[in-house]
Amino acid sequence: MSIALTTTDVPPTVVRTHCPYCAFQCGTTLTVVHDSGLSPTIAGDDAFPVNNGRLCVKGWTASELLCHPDRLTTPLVRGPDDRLHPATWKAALDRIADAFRRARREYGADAIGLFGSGALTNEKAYLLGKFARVAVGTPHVDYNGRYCMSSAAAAGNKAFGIDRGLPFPVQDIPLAQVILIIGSNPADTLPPIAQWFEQQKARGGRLIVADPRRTPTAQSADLFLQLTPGSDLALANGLLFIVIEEQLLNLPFIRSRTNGFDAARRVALTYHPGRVEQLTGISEATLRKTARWLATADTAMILTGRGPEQQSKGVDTVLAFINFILAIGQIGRPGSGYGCLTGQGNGQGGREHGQKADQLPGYRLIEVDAHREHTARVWGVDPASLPRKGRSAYELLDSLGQPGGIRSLLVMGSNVAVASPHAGNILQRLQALDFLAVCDAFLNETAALADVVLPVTQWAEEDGTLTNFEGRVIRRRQVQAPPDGVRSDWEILCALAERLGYGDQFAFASAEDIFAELRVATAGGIADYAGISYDRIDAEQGVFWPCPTAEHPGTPRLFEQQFYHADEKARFHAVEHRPAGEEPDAEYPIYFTTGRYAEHYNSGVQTRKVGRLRQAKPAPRLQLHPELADHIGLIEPGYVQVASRRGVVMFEAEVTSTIRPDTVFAPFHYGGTAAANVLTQATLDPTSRMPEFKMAAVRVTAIPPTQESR
Ligand SMILES: Nc1nc2c(c(=O)[nH]1)N[C@H]1C(S)=C(S)[C@@H](COP(=O)(O)OP(=O)(O)OC[C@H]3O[C@@H](n4cnc5c(=O)[nH]c(N)nc54)[C@H](O)[C@@H]3O)O[C@H]1N2
Ligand SMILES: Nc1nc2c(c(=O)[nH]1)N[C@H]1C(S)=C(S)[C@@H](COP(=O)(O)OP(=O)(O)OC[C@H]3O[C@@H](n4cnc5c(=O)[nH]c(N)nc54)[C@H](O)[C@@H]3O)O[C@H]1N2
Ligand code: SF4
Ligand SMILES: [Mo]
Repeated sequence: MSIALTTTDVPPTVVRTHCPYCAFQCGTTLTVVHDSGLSPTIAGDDAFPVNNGRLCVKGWTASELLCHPDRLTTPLVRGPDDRLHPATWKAALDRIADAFRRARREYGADAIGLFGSGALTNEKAYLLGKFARVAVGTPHVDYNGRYCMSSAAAAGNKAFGIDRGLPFPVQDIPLAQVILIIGSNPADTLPPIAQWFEQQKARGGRLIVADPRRTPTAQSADLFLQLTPGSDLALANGLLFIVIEEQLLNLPFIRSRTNGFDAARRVALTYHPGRVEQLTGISEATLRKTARWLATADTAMILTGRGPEQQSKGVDTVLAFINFILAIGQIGRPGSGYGCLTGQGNGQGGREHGQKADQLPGYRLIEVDAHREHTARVWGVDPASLPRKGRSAYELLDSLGQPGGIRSLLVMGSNVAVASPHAGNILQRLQALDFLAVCDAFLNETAALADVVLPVTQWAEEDGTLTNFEGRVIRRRQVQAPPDGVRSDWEILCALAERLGYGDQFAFASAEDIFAELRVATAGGIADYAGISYDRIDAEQGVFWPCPTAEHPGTPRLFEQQFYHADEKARFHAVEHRPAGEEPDAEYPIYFTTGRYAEHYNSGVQTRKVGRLRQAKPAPRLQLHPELADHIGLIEPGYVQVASRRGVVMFEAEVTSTIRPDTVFAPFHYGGTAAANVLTQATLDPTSRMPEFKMAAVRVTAIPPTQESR
C-alpha cells in the first residue's frame, strides 16, 4: 500500500521553551505537528531543573491562546465614528508617531508616557526604556512591576545593596530546617515549587506561614499565624524583640557582616509581645515559638510574597524581616537567607534593564552621573540629553490628561484599567487622554479604550530571554511562526523610533541583536549580563547574574562572601509599624484584601479565554467568615455587596472559616463591574511607590435573594 507524501509527513518538531506566565518560568516542551492547523501540544520539560517536568493548570493550557479566535491579527485604529477599525501597519504606526509629535510640539516630550511590563522579555524591556529616553525624550516610563516587586526590590537594595528575588537557587529550599513564609500562597501562585517544600518536609524541616487566610499553603504548615492585615511590620519587630530578650542573637555575625544594629535594636525593644499581640492578633506563645524555631535552627529562611509588600509600608515591612534574619545570622549559607517570591514571568529581568522610571540598564540609576555617562556612551547620545527620573506607575496614570500630566500614552503588556488600584479613577484618567495606544495580543479592557491597538506576537512565536525568580537568565525560544499580520513589540518600537528620527539607534535585526547591546549596556552594573550569551544559556540550563565575563560561571548564590554595599556589609534599618492609608472604622468596618486564584493570571486577559480555566473560576467570589455572614444576615448561597469609599462591587459569597472574621478577600482577575480594584485604595509606599493593594476598609451587606435573581 502506498501512502501519498504530504507536508503532514514532516515529523513533528519539538522545541524546549518556557511557560508564558509566572516567574517560576517552568521549562516546557512544545510539539508542533506541521500543517495540522492545531496549537502545539505542551508538556513539562523533565530536563529543566527548576520545575522538573511539573506544570500548573495555567501552564498545561497555555497553548490554547496561540490560535484563539479572539486573537488580534490586524492593527486597529479608532475612526470618526468612535469605533476601532482594521488598518494597515503603516497607517497605525503613522498615527502613533503623529500623536507623539503633536504632544511633544504642544506640551513637550514630558507629556508622552510609556507603560511597560514584567511580562516583556529582557530585550523588549531594555528597548522600551531606551525608546523612552532616546527616541521620545520623556522621563515618564514605568511599568506594572511597580505594582508587584517594587517594595521587596527597594528593601533589598537598602539592606543588601542588590535586589535579586531569591539570592539562592530553588534547590536551597530543602536545605532549610525552618522556613517562614509571609503573605505568599505559592501552593496556588507557584504550584510546581511544592516539590521543593515537600523535600524540605521529608528531611524533617518545618514550615511557618503568616497570612490572614488559611490558604492551601498555610494548610501544610506546622505553625500558622493568622495575623491582622497590615500588621506584618509589628510582627517582625516583635520577633526581633524576643531574640534580643532571649539572647538568641548571632553577635559574631552582626559584628562582622552588618552595620546599624543598635538603632534597629532600640526600636525593636519597644515591641514587647503584649503590644505585638494586640497589633497582630498573634499570641505571645506563638510569637516566641516562631522566633525560637528560626533562631535556633542550623539553617532558616524567610520568604515574602505580595501580602506584606503591597502595603503603603511595604518597604519598611520587608526591612523589618531582613533585620530579624540578619540579627539571628541566618543568611549567606546554603539553606539560609531572605528571599522574595517574584511574580511575573520576567518580574526580575523586567526591573533590571531600564523600563522603570528611575533606572537604566544593568540596574544603573538614572540620577547618578557616572551611570548616565555609561549608558549614553552605549546608546551614542549626549549624557545631558537623557531625561531624569520620571513618575512611578500609579502617579503616571493618575496624571493622564491632567494639567502638566501625560497627554499621549503607549501601553505594552499591562491591563492598567483592571490591574490598577482605585480603578474608577484610572478609567477616568485613561478617558481624559488625547491619545492612547496599546500593544497586545488581545483586546483587553485597556485596549478597548485605545485610539490605536497593535497586535503582537505571543511567547511561542518569539525569541528572547527572561530572568526567573532565582535570577537565572533563561531563553524563550520560537516554536512556530506568528500569524500573518502580527509583529513583535521590539519591531514596533524600532519602527516608531525610525518615524521619530532615531532609526540609527534602533537598527536591530533580531532579539539576539538587542541582547548583544544589552550585554554591553549592563557591563559593570549591578545586574551584569555581559558574560551571558544565548549559546551559554542553551548549554547551561540558564545562567545566574551577575555574570561579568564569558569565563565567569555566573552567581547562583549571593552573600556567601559579601553583601553589595561598598563596605560589603548588610545594613539594619530602624523601622516602625504604622497604620495603613485606610483602616477600618465605624462606617467601613471590615478589612478588604485581594489576591489570586490558582486558575487565573493577573488581570485575567489570557486565562479568562481558556475554556477549562474559565469554567473552573467563571467569576470572582468574596471570601467571608461564617461569623460575618451571620452578622450581615447572609442566606447561602447568596450575594453580597461590598462598598468602599471609592466604589461598590457585587460578589457571589464564599463563606469559609479559613479567613479571619474581620477580613474579606476577593481575587482581582476580572474587569468591569466585577473588578476588585474598584474598591482598593492607592496610598503609595513613600520609597517604592507601591500602591496598597492589600488593605482597604469596606462595608459588606447581604443582597436579599429576590434582588439578586432580578
Ligand atoms: N495562579 C496565579 N499565579 C500567579 C499569578 C496569578 O495571577 N495567578 N500572578 C503572579 C504574580 S504577577 C505575582 S506578583 C505572584 C503573587 O503571588 P502571592 O504573593 O502568593 O499572591 P497573592 O495572592 O497576591 O498574595 C499572597 C497572600 O497575601 C495574603 N495577604 C493579604 N493581606 C495580607 C497582609 O496584610 N499580610 C500578610 N502577611 N498577607 C496578606 C493573601 O491572603 C494571599 O494569600 O503570583 C504569580 N503567580
Ligand atoms: N487588587 C489587586 N490588584 C493587583 C494586584 C493584587 O494583588 N491585587 N497585583 C498587582 C500585580 S503583582 C501585578 S504583576 C499586576 C498585573 O496586572 P497587569 O499589569 O494587567 O498584567 P497581566 O494581566 O499579566 O497582563 C496584561 C496584558 O499583557 C499582555 N501581554 C502578555 N505578554 C505580552 C507581551 O509580550 N507583549 C505585549 N505587548 N503584551 C503582552 C496580556 O495579553 C495582557 O493583556 O496587577 C497588580 N494589581
Ligand atoms: S507555575 Fe508559573 S511558570 Fe509554571 S506552569 Fe504555572 S504559570 Fe507557568
Ligand atoms: Mo505581580
